[in-house]
Amino acid sequence: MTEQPSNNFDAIVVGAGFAGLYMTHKFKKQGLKVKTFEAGKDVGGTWYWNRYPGARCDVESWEYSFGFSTELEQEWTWSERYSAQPEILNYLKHVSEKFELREHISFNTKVTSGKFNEKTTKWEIATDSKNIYTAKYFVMATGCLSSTNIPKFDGLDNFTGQTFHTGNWPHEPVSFKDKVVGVIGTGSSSIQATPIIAQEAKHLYVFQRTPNWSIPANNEPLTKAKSDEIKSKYQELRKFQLKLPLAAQKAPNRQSAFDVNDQTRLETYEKFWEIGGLSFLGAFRDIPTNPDANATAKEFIINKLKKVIKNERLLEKLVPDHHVGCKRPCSDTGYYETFNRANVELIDSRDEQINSFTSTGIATTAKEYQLDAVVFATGFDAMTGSLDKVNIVGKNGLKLKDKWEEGPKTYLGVGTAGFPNFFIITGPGSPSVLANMVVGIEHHVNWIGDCVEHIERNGFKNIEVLKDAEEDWVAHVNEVANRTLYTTCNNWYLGSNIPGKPRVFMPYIGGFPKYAEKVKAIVESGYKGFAFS
Ligand code: N01
Repeated sequence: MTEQPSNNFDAIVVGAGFAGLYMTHKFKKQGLKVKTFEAGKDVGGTWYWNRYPGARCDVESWEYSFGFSTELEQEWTWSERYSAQPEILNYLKHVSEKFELREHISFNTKVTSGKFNEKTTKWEIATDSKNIYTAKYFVMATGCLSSTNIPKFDGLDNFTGQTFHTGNWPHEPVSFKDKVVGVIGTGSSSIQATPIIAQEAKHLYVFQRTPNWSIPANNEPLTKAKSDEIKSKYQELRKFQLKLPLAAQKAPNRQSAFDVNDQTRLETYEKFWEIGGLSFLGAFRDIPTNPDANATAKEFIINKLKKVIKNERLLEKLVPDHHVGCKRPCSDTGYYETFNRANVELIDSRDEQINSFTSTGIATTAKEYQLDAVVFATGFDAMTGSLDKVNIVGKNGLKLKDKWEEGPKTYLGVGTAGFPNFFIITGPGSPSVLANMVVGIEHHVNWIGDCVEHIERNGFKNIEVLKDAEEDWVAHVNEVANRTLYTTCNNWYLGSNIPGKPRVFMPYIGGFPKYAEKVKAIVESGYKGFAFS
């Protein structure tokens, strides 16, 4: 490995999705010499990799966009209420060009390790192109849902058909015409892909381990009038957005489900159902915390489902046991309707489980299914997976992976003790996946930018998280999560989709505004919980 003088940077960023692009822009504007590495051959992150049929955002397009540039806001026009993957990818390409970020990015390059050198107080960062780079600041912008999970099914290597993972979809067109296809998984990715694949495939088997709750997105084209209206009050809308727990969606109702009579409850649910998508969870404030309130939401959804699924046995299979919201709910367009098609069959693990792959298909405990193609919609090693892939070593040779053996430990989700000048954008312990990701990203990038400015202005070498502050924060994150129903099922927030992963609730569930307030107070108190040297 070689280190060239030209390989010295002020800051190195890993990833060129929403987070990496904005971080690169921020550092560049601050006059720092910045280098960004991206494993893909273009920008986009999540929206570069997840190009499966039907891939679409479940946060409204204007909300899921950068607010840092009014010029960008005004020149970009979204075509639908919820943008599809190609449009978001084009937006990010546009951002990278508008702000001249590409010249700072090395594509097709994976960062393999980052080691803190205590003598030089710099990070030494190695890539798979066998170069070593050094930087004062090391930022992971690798995303929360980037490390794909293909379960270790017996016999998978022997399968001779095509295989795909929704999170690593080919860039070339994929045709399922005249093919018998199996989709494994029924989370958000499957719920979006299944209706589209069903339209093309000869036959589709959906292998369901656990059903999930899904609310129709009610997607629609964004008319010029609506778009103009949004553009005319973007800043106002964004200010309001920051006051919402999810930093997106419609304002939640602050009433309990039991503050109102049966009729009003029903009407309220109906109103939130009509809004569509994840806003539904805001119908009553105690849906995420009170099992009885949650049961009223379940009952409402089941009644809606009954209107679509007439076959009682099928309906039973599609209704989840877990509380609404415990697994991240899905937002769909025609998912349940798909099961009324003659070419679609639901294979429910409560009847038969996947045993193994054969050379020509999948063998369950009941029978063998002959398949031409299998789509793994089996999710991600969330929040820590992509950090684990890089050998990150802090002070005293401490490996991040070892430090986090029993679960991730951070302060505010942005830094971790023992790793000076190391930042994670929307890391575990921050609202991240439990709020609008773009708002979370902008908040973290601005925070990191300000923090770096503070370091430089004061002539400091390093910032480091204090252990006590980290322990208190981790305890707080867990304590807040334990007040909710989100810890009562198996979900990827808890890492329980990955065999052997410690069961720890990773994101901060206290809501974006509370989190932002706490972060602000910490900075105003002189970065309480951090030490500068
Ligand atoms: O992944 P998931 P995803 N055998 O983990 C099943 C975001 N996202 O890619 O529930 C059989 O939710 C697993 O079963 P179970 C969003 O935050 C957003 O769909 O673990 N099945 C589950 O059904 C989302 O939550 C958007 O029992 C197995 C499925 O695979 C997150 O990404 C769109 C299995 C995985 O579901 C992840 O969604 C897409 C096994 N061994 C994604 N292992 C939008 O913005 C796993 N499964 C709309």
